[in-house]
This record gives sequence, structure tokens and C-alpha cells, in this order.
Amino acid sequence: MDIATTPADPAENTQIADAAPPPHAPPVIRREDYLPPAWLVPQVSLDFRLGLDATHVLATLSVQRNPDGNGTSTLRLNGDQIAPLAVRIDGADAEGWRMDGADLLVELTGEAHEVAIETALNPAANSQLMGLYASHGMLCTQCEAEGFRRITFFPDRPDVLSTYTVRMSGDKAAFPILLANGNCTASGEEADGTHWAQWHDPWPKPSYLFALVAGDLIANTARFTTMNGREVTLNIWVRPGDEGRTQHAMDSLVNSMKWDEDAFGREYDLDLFNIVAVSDFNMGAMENKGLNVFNTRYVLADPETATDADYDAVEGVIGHEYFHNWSGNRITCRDWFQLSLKEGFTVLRDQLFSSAMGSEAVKRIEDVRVLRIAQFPEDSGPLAHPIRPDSYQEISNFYTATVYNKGAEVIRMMRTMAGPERFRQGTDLYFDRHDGEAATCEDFVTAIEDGAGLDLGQFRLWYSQSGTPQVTAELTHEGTRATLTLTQIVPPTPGQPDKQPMPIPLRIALYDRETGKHGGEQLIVLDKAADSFVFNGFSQPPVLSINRGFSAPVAIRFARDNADLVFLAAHDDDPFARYEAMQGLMLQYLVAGVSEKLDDAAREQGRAAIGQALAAVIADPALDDLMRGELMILPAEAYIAEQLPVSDPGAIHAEREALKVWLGRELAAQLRTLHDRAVAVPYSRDAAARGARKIKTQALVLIAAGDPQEGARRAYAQYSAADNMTDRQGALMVLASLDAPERERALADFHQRYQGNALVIDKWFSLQASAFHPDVLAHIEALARHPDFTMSNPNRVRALYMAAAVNPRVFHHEGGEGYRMIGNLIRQLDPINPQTAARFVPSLGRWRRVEPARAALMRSELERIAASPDLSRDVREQVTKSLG
Ligand code: B3K
Ligand code: ZN
Repeated sequence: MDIATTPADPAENTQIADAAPPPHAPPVIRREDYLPPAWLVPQVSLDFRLGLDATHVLATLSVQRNPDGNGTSTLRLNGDQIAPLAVRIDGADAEGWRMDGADLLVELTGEAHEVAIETALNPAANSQLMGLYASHGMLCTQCEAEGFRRITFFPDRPDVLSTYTVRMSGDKAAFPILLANGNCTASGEEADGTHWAQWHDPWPKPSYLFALVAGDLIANTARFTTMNGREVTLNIWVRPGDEGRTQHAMDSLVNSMKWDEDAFGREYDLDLFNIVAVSDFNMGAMENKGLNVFNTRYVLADPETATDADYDAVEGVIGHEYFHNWSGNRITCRDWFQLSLKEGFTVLRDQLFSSAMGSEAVKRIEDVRVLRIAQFPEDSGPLAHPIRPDSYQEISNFYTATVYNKGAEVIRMMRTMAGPERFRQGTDLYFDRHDGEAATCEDFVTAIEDGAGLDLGQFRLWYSQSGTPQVTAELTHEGTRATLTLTQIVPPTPGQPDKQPMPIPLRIALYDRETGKHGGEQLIVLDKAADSFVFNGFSQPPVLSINRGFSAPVAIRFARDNADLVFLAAHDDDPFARYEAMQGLMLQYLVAGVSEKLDDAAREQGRAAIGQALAAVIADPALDDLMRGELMILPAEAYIAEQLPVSDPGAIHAEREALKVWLGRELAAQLRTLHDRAVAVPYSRDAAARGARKIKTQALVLIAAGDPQEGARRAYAQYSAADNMTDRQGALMVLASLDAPERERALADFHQRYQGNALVIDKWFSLQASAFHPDVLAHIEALARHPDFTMSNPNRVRALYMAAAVNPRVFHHEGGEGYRMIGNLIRQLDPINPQTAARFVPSLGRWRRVEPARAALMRSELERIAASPDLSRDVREQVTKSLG
């Protein structure tokens, strides 16, 4: 159990507890309580004697009184589930120390001292995967946010920057490779079969960026010459046997390094860059200085085992972690409330990188889809928080789509308003001004303001207000004048009942219906509760294209005819706006359907418009297939639900499935032709072939909806003929939902073919748990008992249960079995891996937005979890807020 305790001297630490917390409630940490550290640690030396179930750590800290601190003589060293074996001050066994809960307090009289602490760890027993842990015979670390305190006692906060020297020794046969941050400065062997290595990282860093890896690993090695001629060795370390699947990651790394030089002027700053792939990992990857640790999922890729989407994810995450070297490591966060300073900015940087490597249009659509499915629900639910939160109980719960993805959108808006060149001047100034510092979001905004010459006074509200702004648009026409009236509402969110209007930059264009053209795009900024914008020169009412490129992360409410949407879906020259028109057309229809607002005539007319627009998309020779694939995707159920204050997930699912059936039948001939054409394109990684694979599965989904037998026949043929994972997984996904004999044959073949490949077996679990098969609940129960299932591997847990939690047929099953399944999972997983367990709570937390019968079941499941004894701080915080 994590025990957070109240510091004896609150002034010296940011970890400040509420005066009288209710029983069980973890202390609340508040942004406004920030105080600089009382003591600094300019240098750290760590000595590890490594063993899988017994590792000894000697940490030697040179500490110095902080002239900006409060002058206390107490040095607080955070700890978590560790005990000091010995404490020495300036070389002598110390008496002036005591424990305060999990923390170690040392009394120091002078200005500078050396504090040495010994601890002993059992990495094999560390199922939380925070701190030092064992995975398949190797040892590795994860320290962000507060894992370093599970290794040794330390002021484990991001504003304490130290240079690290690390020595490690261990059995050479068990751990032939020994890695840490920075450069290897010495190594040697002993007669007893052990060996050792010493590493030094010259760049001061916070403890969350410390990393160590020891194990039997093999590297794919390459070289990169930086823009100023530094020769860098690049290694991607994997378990022997996996090295053949590392080239895409290596290419992505080289591309990232070059792109960051070109796009942001950022150069790498060490002679070595190591990446290690680990199969037991709580998240995607970690940007430790010079030694990134990755989930295998974001490193390993070859055509046989990885889909095109997996390739893109590898590229994006490799880029993201690499970009952190500047946005995160060289400039880090002052405190964890500033997390979006590094995460929001780095997400924007990885989005720009991916769009430069591939299709800008498709990347933008994908990013907005993620925002709408993952972030909009956060903003409209009980866990809503600003991108710079004001308080937390467990910081791990704040690695959210809001901090990451909305954070990126907020910085993207600054870029849109400044233009790319001026924005670059702003980021240059930021990097220059704050290099080597632990900075704040405010520092970032000020640097962009100064460098780009923008006034961001009112814009700062985007950092402090949560909730997705709702913008209502109204277009009137008189004579030759069109007037656009915009109003904004920022909805109330927990703790923020009243909001101020925010500046909302909207890229717009007004189309002439006759010529099908517009007279130039404009950027307007709505910075009041309501405002009007006048446009002259229209003899007829124009067609409005608004929030082009998704220039602001808002929801636009604009009632309009299907005809206008069909027009924009066919003509808009902004690809995102074209996608938006298709989505709008389908969304309008589906929302009306679930709200029982469609009479027969309206249903007929709505479907016909969608069918017409989709047929035009299928036939349009000017579209590339990657974009065509995007335009063919129906709005996600989570996004449909977002449109309604309270919704019936069963009705949403039924309405969306019925539309697929109708489209599959109505467009049967076109879809078969499309599928045939795509099947004929041979495998390659170029955009045309990737586009063909994308529409192949899109077509198959609709064919199967319209004619399940034909769908099963084609899917099985696609499965059997596949020479790559994209086609094989796409076909299996379609088969998994069908009650057809081909389903069992393909699933059995897939499992047998990929036995031993954990990442692909994850897909096998996930495909079945995502299926819309009538027996899917029973299938998941059986999968949970399958010998390949384990609670100790987060990838496997997510493969089965995250898929279940987002599958409406499972999660929202009328009897509440889905809620019970996820509730049981949370309770069972919490003692093993609280961070991963807590990730499942938000789906239950949406109960207020769900129809009453299901809402009651969801709520009672949350109450059942809340009543469990010994909940982790992670799950406790999420459950309490969800019930609150
Ligand atoms: N910074 C890490 C995330 C750490 C999560 C800790 N719970 C990965 C990333 O965002 O790049
Ligand atoms: Zn990140």
C-alpha cells in the first residue's frame, strides 16, 4: 500500500495534506502550495549490486542548502515501501535521522553535506512496475512520476536537478548488458563471474528521469551525425530473437532526430542514445535521459506481426520520447501540476512530426478522433480537470488525454494564431530562456508571448478552465451580406461552476453554392460570450465551413441541411472539414435516431443523403485511399453519446449498427468493387498500398453488415491470402463478430500461428473482446481463464479488459454483467498494479450520462469498489471523484 504522510514541516515540501482528511482519503496536493525545495542535491552517486530478487543500493547524495528555500535544517527524503539499512552523514553513522511515515528525515546543521543511504530491494516482487522491477529475467526501472522513491530515499520532486554517476555490478551470465543514463565511463570483470559498469550523465536531471537496465539484450545499432557534427551511436536493445523487428523503430528514431533539428532547431546532446524494449510496462514508453525504456509494443514491428496502425504508433511514440529530450529533459517541470508543459508540447511535436512523415490530413483526422473519444468525455465527466490541474491525490491519475491531447491542442491554437514562423520564434525563445531549468506552463506561455509577439492574456484561461467549450453558430443572409453569429458556453465542471469566455480561434471559409468556391480562408477569434462577423459579396446564402483543420478543441453546434453537408463532404478543400461534413451528416442522423426524432420520411431522407455522400467518396478519383478510408468511418459510439446529456448506449449501438446494415445493402455493388480493387494491390509500405489495405477492411466491415455470409466468405479469403498483419487482423476483426464457421477456424489458426509472440497474442485477446458477437460475454469469461492470460502483464490485461470496457455490447450489457466484470477486474488488479487498475475506473465514472437503469448499476459497482478495504490511492481517488 502506498502511504502518504503529512510532512512534519509542511513548509519544506509540496506534499501537503488537508487539515482533517476524511477516513481513507489520501491527502490532497495543491498547486498553490508550491514551495521551492529547502535542500538541493547537485550530485548523486548510486551503487547497485544487482540481483533479480535481491538488489542492494547505496545512494550518496551531495546536498546543499537552497538559498531560495525556507532555511529548515530538516532534509526530507521521500520513500515508498523501502527501509533504510544504514544512514551516514559526512561519512559517519548518523543518529540525526528519523522516519516520518514512508519518508526519511535527516537533520543537517551546515550548508553542505554528504548523505549516504543503503537500501535493499526485491525487484522480482515488484508487481506495480514502478521503481526497479524484474521482467523476463531482466531488470529495469520506471521512475516517473514517483518511482525513484521506491529505489532509494530522495527529494523525489522534479525541481531537484542532479548529475548522476551510477555504478552497477551483477552476474555476467544473467545480466550481460548493463545500461544507465548518459555515457559508460568504465567497466570491468571480477573473478567470481560478476562484472560491473560505471555510467555518468553530465546533464543535471530530476530523479524521475533516472534509468537503469540490466539483462540479456541484443542491439540494432546505427549512427547519426547531428547538425553540428556530433557523432551519435544509436542502439535499440531487445531480447535475442526480436532484433529482426527493430528496423522501423530505428528509422523512426533517425527521422525524429533530423526532423527536430529542421523543425525546432533542437540537436541531440550526448554521444549515445539507447532505447530498451520491455514487455512488462505500465504505459507506452519513458523518456529517461539517454536511455529511453519502451513497451515492446512501440518498438517491434514487421509486416507479418504489425499492422499499418502499429507502424504509425511506433513512429509516433519513438518521436514523442525523443522530442522529450528537449521538451521535458533539458527543460523539465517545476512540479507535477505543470505536466502539460512537457506532455502537451511534446504531443504537439510528435503530431507535427508524424504529419510530416505521412499524410497531414489523415494525421489531423486521427488526432481529432482520439480527442473526441478520449478527451471530450473526460471534460464532461466527474474527473474533468484543466490541462494544468489545481490539485491531485495521486499524480499517476493525471497522465490523461486532457493533459496530453487537449494540452497539445492548446499549444496548437497558439501556433495557429501566431503562424508557424512566429511560433518557432516563440519556441526558440522558450528553449533558450529556460534551458536547464524546471519551468512552469506560465513560463512557456510568456516565452511564446514574447517570442511570437502575441497577447495571450485572456488565452491563459485555457490552462485554468476545464470543460469543452460549446460554440453555437448561426448564419443569416440579407441582400449581399452574410452575418455569422457565434456564442460560446464553457460548461460547468467539478469545482468550476462559473466560467469566463475564452479566445477561440476558428478558421472559416464561406462557399458560393454556385461556383463551389470560397474567396479565401479567414481566421476569426471568438473571445466574447457572443459576437457577430459580417461578410459581404454574397448574392445567395453561402455555405459555411467552420473550425477548419479543427483549429480549436471545441464542439460546434450549427443546425444545417443535409444538402449543405453533402456539398461540403464533396467540395470542401480543407480535408479535415470534408471529413467533418461526412461525420456531421452521419452524426445528425444517428443522434436524431436515438432521440426518436426521426419519422419515416426523415429517416429515409437522412439515410439517402449519407448513402449519396458515401457513394461519392467511394467513387471520387481525386481522393487517395488513406483519406477515403477516413471518410468511410462512422462516428464512434462514445462521440455519439457525447452529443446527448444522457444517452442509452444500447440504442446508440443499435442505431449505428442499423446504419451499417443499410449502407452495406444499399452500396453492396460499389463496396464489392472497392474490396476487389484493394485486394489486388500487392503489399508494400508506400502510401498507396497502405491506403488500399485501409479501405479493404473498411469495405469488408460494411459488406459484412449488409450480407454476413458474403462478409464471412470475403473475410476468410482475405484472412487466408494475407501476407501481412493489417489484412489478417482486419479480416479476423470482421470474422470475430460473425456467427459463422469461418470465425472459429480463423481464430484457431491465428493463435496457433503466433504462439509465443506476446504482442500478437494480445491482438488475439483484444479482437475477441472487441467483437459484436452474441456470445461475447461468455467468450471474455473463457479468455480470462485461458492459459495465456495473466494479470501481471499490463499489455495482456489491457488487451482483454480495455477492449471489453469500450465494447458497448459487453460493458453496457443490459443486465450489468459488463460493469460487474470491470468492477471485479479493478478490485482484483488493484493490489497487483494500482496504476493500471485505476485506468479502468473512468468508464464506470460516466454513469451520470447514461440512462437511469444502467446508471444505477454502474453506480452500485463503483460503491462496491469504494467499500473494498485497502484500496490504493490511485483507485481510491478515481472512485471517490466518480461517485462524488
Ligand atoms: N512521460 C512518460 C509517462 C510516464 C507516466 C507515469 N505514470 C511517457 C511519455 O509521456 O512520454
Ligand atoms: Zn510524453
